[in-house]
Amino acid sequence: MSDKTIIRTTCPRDCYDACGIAVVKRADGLVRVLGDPEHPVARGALCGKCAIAYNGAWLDPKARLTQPLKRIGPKGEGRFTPVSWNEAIEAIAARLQRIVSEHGADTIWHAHYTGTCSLLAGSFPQRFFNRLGASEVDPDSICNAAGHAALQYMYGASGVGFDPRTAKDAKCILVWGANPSASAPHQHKHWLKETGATTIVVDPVRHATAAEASLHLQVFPGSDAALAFAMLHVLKREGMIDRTFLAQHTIGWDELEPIVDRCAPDWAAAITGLSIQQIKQAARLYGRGPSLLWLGQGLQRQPTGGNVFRAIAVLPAATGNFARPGAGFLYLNGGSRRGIDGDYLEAPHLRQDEPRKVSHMDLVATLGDPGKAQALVTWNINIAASNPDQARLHRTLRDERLFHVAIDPFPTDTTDFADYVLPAATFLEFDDLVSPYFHLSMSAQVKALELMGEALPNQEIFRRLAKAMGYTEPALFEDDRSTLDTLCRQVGLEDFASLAAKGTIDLWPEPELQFAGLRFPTPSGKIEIASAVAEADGHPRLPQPNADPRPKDGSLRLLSPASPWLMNSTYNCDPKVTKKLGAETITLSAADAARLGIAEGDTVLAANETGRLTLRASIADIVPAGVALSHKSRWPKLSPQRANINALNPGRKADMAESSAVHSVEVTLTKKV
Ligand SMILES: Nc1nc2c(c(=O)[nH]1)N[C@H]1C(S)=C(S)[C@@H](COP(=O)(O)OP(=O)(O)OC[C@H]3O[C@@H](n4cnc5c(=O)[nH]c(N)nc54)[C@H](O)[C@@H]3O)O[C@H]1N2
Ligand SMILES: Nc1nc2c(c(=O)[nH]1)N[C@H]1C(S)=C(S)[C@@H](COP(=O)(O)OP(=O)(O)OC[C@H]3O[C@@H](n4cnc5c(=O)[nH]c(N)nc54)[C@H](O)[C@@H]3O)O[C@H]1N2
Ligand code: SF4
Ligand SMILES: [Mo]
Repeated sequence: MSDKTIIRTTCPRDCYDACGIAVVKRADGLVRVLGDPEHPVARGALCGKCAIAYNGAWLDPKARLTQPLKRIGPKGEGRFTPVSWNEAIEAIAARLQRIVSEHGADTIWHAHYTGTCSLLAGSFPQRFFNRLGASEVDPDSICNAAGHAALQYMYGASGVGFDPRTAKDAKCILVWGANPSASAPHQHKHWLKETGATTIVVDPVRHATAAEASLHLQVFPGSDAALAFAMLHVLKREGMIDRTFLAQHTIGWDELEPIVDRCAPDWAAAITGLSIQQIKQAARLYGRGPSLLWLGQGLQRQPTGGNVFRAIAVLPAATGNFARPGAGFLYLNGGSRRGIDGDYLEAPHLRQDEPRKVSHMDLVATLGDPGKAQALVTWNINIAASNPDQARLHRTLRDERLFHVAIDPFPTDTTDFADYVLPAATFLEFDDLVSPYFHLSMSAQVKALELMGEALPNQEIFRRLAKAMGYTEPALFEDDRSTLDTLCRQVGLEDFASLAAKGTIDLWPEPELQFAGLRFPTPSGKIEIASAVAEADGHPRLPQPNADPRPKDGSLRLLSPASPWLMNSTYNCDPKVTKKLGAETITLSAADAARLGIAEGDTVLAANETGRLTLRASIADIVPAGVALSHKSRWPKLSPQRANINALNPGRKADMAESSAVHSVEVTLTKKV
């Protein structure tokens, strides 16, 4: 008899890859969490951060939260005493009820995002908040809402992307403002390398995917719309525009064309920092087709991110890159494309009024206003690390008046500010479903280990809270198995057990064509290059060939995208990962370093009107002059400054959906002596 069992499950992180995992349990109790050799994406290997942390902090009771905690010290000091689940749940319910009767349920806010992207732990708690009538911090406003809004105006949908399996038919893959080498490591390692297509990367940073591409356009941040218009100009001049497609399936090209005519490559070269030759080459390679366009999320975190998306998204329309193998664009492939019924999962019918929402950019102001906010519940999120205006947010979270419940598997900066901390189970400890946002598959998250200490899955925590609040609606208490089986049936699978037996299932046997019927869910049924809906919402009718002004007075534009060693702020919980991270650096070009008198390894002060942060200088021409790079989301509490890069982030909004424009932060750098 074998002395080990292998349980196949899925990584539920906010990651394009959704790797299959093999949990190997030996009879002597040793557990190893490995990449599943049979999984088409993982191919036997996890990314570096998961390989370390899933065998480290995830399995280590000392690194985890294992008991409900009640605050005993001043807020933010992280001093707590353990309490029973009953005591915690009863106390929280009593306080929430008092707030409901004295101030109204809409003064209770919840903030949540993608700590886990599995369906139950990610969405089931919404049923509770809907029944409560709580207000919500708009989840996507911290990440990708502007891009969603832009694609919805033009295509009527933003969660319907190309099927990655169709890459074998593509001649060109254009990766625009995404960094697969960090944010989709297996697509970088396998998918992009195996296509045989010419790859183009448009990114201010020469990251590993850019360095390995056939062509890297190192565009200045916020100038991408100008590049897109110049590419359209070249395509038109060289007869590569698909006029039949435009006439049949789009509206507004005739209005856009005179603008395109004005946007010659020499005009765009000056704005973007690219050469005329690079712009022409990119247009020709893309225009030949069939071509895939990967629209990154980093790309739209800009003051004109929505406009940038609209401008770039004209490219596949103008070249007829749809409804044939190897063609299309991808932002992400959402759950509804597979048939998942979000309303079933989140039960908005339990709510009496439309929810009050604010953007993450307005969180600090909202929490600081007693008329608006009396309580905050944070789950699947670490706002104290991820959100803008960090110093002011921390001050606001320290206010004794605000009742704060935080739910997390790990003791984060955010849980340190809470009145009650509830320990969440990790994905290794319960069954769930993962709906990957790149590949069109469906995966099972299968319980491999017992719940650690007293930790519970999010969905169970909110069932208990619902009961303590005296609620009776059956949807609040639906059990995991019944919910998982229903969701499986929605996507055409028999039940959860049949999926769990396979691990991951491709939902379509053959590659799907994006917008196969060439009917687009817009008001006109066509691609709306000119959008009356956008216009009614106060945006220009057409995409504009705009670019942000360059930083003034020697300031640098600071990009703070994904680190290969973190997943947002997750993994800071593991000391072996933080060792890999090393000192927090800011990378600048040799030209800026010389101008500022900064040498490699110098301690520098980055400062602006929002804050100051001391960092170590790294000099490398992976960024153009005028741009600085420092990765996002260290745990502030691991730094003596008790701050991370978001101390410098004023929380400026993009042009659409009140979404984050974090990549527009500007800083001055000075050498510290
Ligand atoms: N400067 C800068 N800031 C940024 C960005 C940037 O580019 N630059 N990017 C932004 C983006 S794109 C995003 S999406 C946000 C992300 O920001 P957050 O949503 O705050 O992401 P994390 O920091 O990973 O926090 C998720 C938390 O959920 C916890 N968690 C994991 N599993 C579970 C679970 O099952 N239950 C519960 N209750 N908790 C769990 C993790 O331990 C972690 O503490 O950050 C944004 N912040
Ligand atoms: N390892 C790891 N993986 C992650 C995450 C993580 O934190 N770490 N986070 C996850 C989350 S929440 C998300 S949203 C995704 C994000 O994954 P991506 O879509 O790859 O987004 P980012 O890493 O924010 O930024 C991608 C690139 O956008 C570029 N960029 C910034 N501004 C501009 C611009 O104006 N023009 C152009 N062309 N490019 C620009 C940045 O230089 C960066 O290289 O990754 C997910 N995966
Ligand atoms: S974080 Fe992404 S790359 Fe790493 S194991 Fe999970 S799915 Fe795979
Ligand atoms: Mo994100």
